[in-house]
Amino acid sequence: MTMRLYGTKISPYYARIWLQAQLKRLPLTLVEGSAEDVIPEAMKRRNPIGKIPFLEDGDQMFFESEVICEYLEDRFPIPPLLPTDPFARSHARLLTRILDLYVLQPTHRLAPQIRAPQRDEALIARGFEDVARGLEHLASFLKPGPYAMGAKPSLADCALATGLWYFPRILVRLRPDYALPGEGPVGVYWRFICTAPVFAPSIDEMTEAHVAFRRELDKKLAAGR
Ligand SMILES: N[C@@H](CCC(=O)N[C@@H](CS)C(=O)NCC(=O)O)C(=O)O
Repeated sequence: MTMRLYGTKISPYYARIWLQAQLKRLPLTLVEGSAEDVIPEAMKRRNPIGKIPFLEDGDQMFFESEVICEYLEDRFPIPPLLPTDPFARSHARLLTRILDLYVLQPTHRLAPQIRAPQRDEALIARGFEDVARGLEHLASFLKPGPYAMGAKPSLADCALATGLWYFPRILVRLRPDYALPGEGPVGVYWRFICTAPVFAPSIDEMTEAHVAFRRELDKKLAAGR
């Protein structure tokens, strides 16, 4: 039965599943587009949350990126992308949770400021502080490497690679000189991931998709003026 993954590579939530699928060589068909594009009226009943990514596996639908990653891990355990030791498994999940709650969520709260008629500078300053704190939390829990959990890639890397690629692209719209801090464990980790097999070409593909998305968006905005 066909497995279809709906969403876009510029979404860190979609891209983490896409990376997992590549690392595990899963037979996944990608249906690419924004939530608007890939959730037609007919599908809204089956996707009441209305967000991408979602996975269709035969008759079943799966929602929420981490739930989808865990489902795929259960369904296709080989090669494993979670350690076998329970403590190490929980550590891998913690890294993803820290990224989602303390880096990506404050980033999403800042996104509406990009096009706000009048920016709330105090809110923006607080958001940047929150993200910086989230990155410090990540730094505290990253293993010595080179991957997030040590010698081998894991689900944590799928989330971190795509999340660390994504969030500076939002923040730089508010502070043009913003860059992921190069020093410290997160910077070292990011530089490694940009050279790692599977991760490096995927990051290039996400960047290309993002450039195309921005070009289209700028065209639409210019036409609406
Ligand atoms: N917690 C969700 C987040 C998914 C999410 O925020 N998706 C965004 C794209 S990055 C979306 O579908 N936005 C469209 C909308 O909310 O209408 C997950 O992990 O899958």
